[in-house]
Amino acid sequence: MISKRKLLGLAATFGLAGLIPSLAMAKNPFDFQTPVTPIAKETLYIHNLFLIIIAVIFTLCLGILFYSLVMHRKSRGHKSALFTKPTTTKQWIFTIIPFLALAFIDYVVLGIPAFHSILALADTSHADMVVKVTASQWKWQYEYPKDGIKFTSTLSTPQSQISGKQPPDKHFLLEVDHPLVLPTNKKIRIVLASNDVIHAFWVPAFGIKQDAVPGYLRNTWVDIKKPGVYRGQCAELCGVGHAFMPIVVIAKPEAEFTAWLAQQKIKQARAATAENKNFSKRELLARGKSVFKANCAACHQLNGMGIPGTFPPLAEGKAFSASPQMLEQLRKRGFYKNGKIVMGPVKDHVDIVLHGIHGTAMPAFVSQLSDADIAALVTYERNDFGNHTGDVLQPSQVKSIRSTKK
Ligand code: HEC
Ligand SMILES: [Cu+2]
Repeated sequence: MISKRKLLGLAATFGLAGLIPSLAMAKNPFDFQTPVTPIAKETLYIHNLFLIIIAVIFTLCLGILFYSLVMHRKSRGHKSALFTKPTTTKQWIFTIIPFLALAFIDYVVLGIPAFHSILALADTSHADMVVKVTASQWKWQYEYPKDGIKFTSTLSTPQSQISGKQPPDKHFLLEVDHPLVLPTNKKIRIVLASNDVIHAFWVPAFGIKQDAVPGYLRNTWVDIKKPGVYRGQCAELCGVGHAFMPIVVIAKPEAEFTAWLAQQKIKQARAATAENKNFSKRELLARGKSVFKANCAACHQLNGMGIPGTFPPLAEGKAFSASPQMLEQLRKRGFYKNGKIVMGPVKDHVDIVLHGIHGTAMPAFVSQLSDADIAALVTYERNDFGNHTGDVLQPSQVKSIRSTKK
């Protein structure tokens, strides 16, 4: 028989062997991102605690199991035990102690911190600030309700990298045109909504991953302790563009954030004045092209030729076939005739962009694009992709169409 001391030594060795991989995980590229919010810190702590405790228990039990298999084998003269339940006091102790120890570990050592972090995660009360995040296929809209600021954030990784013509750069598919900017050391409540399907707002360094569900408002919160650039992604499969809606958050100290906010306000006010002016056709086409790229090209493609059966081309006279329901919707709106796309009247065209096509993937842009954006967009569409309608639309016209009830 092996001595008790030897047995303990063996168990300790196995226990340590289990610890080493979990400790080694602390600094390797597969590890979690450095946590920068209380929630992220807490959940990472719990994760490591769980991992270490579980690894120790696992290796300890496995060690005892292997030890027993080897040392008590038949060839050494051992016989199977015949008892079906503990009988001696010693056996009772060896049964009850592990049971109590496991219950203690589960419900106290692991249970209390886990429960605490789940409650903390859900506690969005006493926020210093509220940001509204609206997801749609396939972009994020960020809104600062108190300051009346709102903008859309879309992927800015160039198409040439996506198609493999150029090598991917460091932040491939993790770069956007307008990042979300937030102050550090403030409790920020994030209210999540979705315009179409379920998306999920996930920023690993913040320790949050919250679904955005159409028809519901969901809450989460962050309190970023360190200025920096943090990247995340939509974490709920939401269609073909799912991989193309990253999240970039820039966390700035409060003073810098306030300055940024003031600047945004000026920018938005200036843009609002600019809305009322008349643009030249050249200006409209240039602006329309960039608005199209950011908002429409994911479905209708950069060249406006769409995807057969799914997304119609925007070119007059192009053939398009799809499900009868889709085609019927298009026909009703005056954009489809005899198997081909036709350019409907300007007013209906603006209407489609403003309100989308109900029951199809064509989204409404009424709350995302300004009058000038839409004027530019529609002018661009009607004079590119092989279209030559010659129509030039001004923001004031879009404004009046926008205000007439549909
Ligand atoms: C999420 C995908 C998606 C996005 C983004 C999208 N569309 Fe569409 N669009 C569609 C679908 C699908 C249809 C066809 C709907 C139907 O069958 O009735 C459509 C139809 C249209 C039509 C009428 C048909 C045609 O071919 O002329 C126009 C015009 C149009 N979209 C313009 C736009 C513009 C402008 C944008 C950007 C502001 C845009 N779409 C963004 C999916 C999209
Ligand atoms: Cu998504």
